[in-house]
Amino acid sequence: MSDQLTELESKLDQLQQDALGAIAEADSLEAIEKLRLRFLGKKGELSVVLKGMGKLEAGDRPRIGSLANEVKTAVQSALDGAKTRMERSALEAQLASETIDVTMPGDYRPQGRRHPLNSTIDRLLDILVGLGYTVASGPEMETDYYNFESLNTPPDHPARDMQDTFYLPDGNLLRTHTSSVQIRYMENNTPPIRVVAPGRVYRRDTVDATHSAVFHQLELLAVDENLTFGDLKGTVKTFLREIFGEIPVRFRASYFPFTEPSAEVDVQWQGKWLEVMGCGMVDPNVLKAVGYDPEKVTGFAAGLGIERFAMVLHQMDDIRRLYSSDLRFLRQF
Ligand code: 2NM
Repeated sequence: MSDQLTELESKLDQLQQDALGAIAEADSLEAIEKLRLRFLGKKGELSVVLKGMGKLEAGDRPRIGSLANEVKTAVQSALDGAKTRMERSALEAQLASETIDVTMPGDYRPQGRRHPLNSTIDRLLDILVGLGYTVASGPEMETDYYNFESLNTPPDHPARDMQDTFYLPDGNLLRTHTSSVQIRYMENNTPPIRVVAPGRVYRRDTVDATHSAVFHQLELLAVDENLTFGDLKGTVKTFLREIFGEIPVRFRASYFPFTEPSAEVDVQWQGKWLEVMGCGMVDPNVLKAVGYDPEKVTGFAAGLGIERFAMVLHQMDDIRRLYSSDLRFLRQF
């Protein structure tokens, strides 16, 4: 055995030992790749050792060749094993960190709910939409024309009193009812009409348990050929039955500038007669104001205070609770 042969064999042994030792201590995929280049790369240690093969006698070469192959295979499989180990532990770490414990209690989130005024509006609208009515809205700041003049309420009418209406410096006003929305709707549509206007209205009332300067109204309006007071009564009774169930309803003669005849509607609720809405046949002057021919079409309208409905339905005794944002109150709904 030549000296060169023995030297090469021990170099290869040493290389394998060094490689396996280094691979065992590698702690990242990058470190493993570095080791692969260091030992097995084109200019790696194995190549360097094999360069010494040229000095060997021809008969010794196969022996070194096969030993070199064994070393190469051993180092390569150590590298592969380390790589697999590394990838598996990275995956395990990822799985551990991303695991969701579905039995953990959830975060507490404060739960909001609909305000009783809004749920009342929705309930009333649902019924009327079911009867074929379209929901409309309009401005809260109005002109004298849309709030009064078009509604058969001339300048000397008591409803125009400064005591009742919030007038703005420019001569406009805050609407005192949503009838102004109905006028605007009629101006832009032709009969047959079925429309309901819910919304905020303003009156210069002294605030107490049953009055607020800002409150909400809902008004419905139908205009068509041959509509009668009978149609009005049928609609109002159907509407009230949907809300209160089978209870006595009565119509009392009343007065509004924009309807003739006019009536107040009472329901017998928990033993007492309660006034719940006003209504009437639309005055021909109102129909004329929007360009309709009162000889061809008639109309009926009704209006109600939404707060009042909410109070009756929820047995509330003070309207101001609806505006106070007191959670002890609001949480009850
Ligand atoms: C009410 C009572 C009676 C009413 C009238 C009109 C319009 F625009 F058609 F003339 N809209 N709403 C009306 C009628 C409102 O509220 C108590």
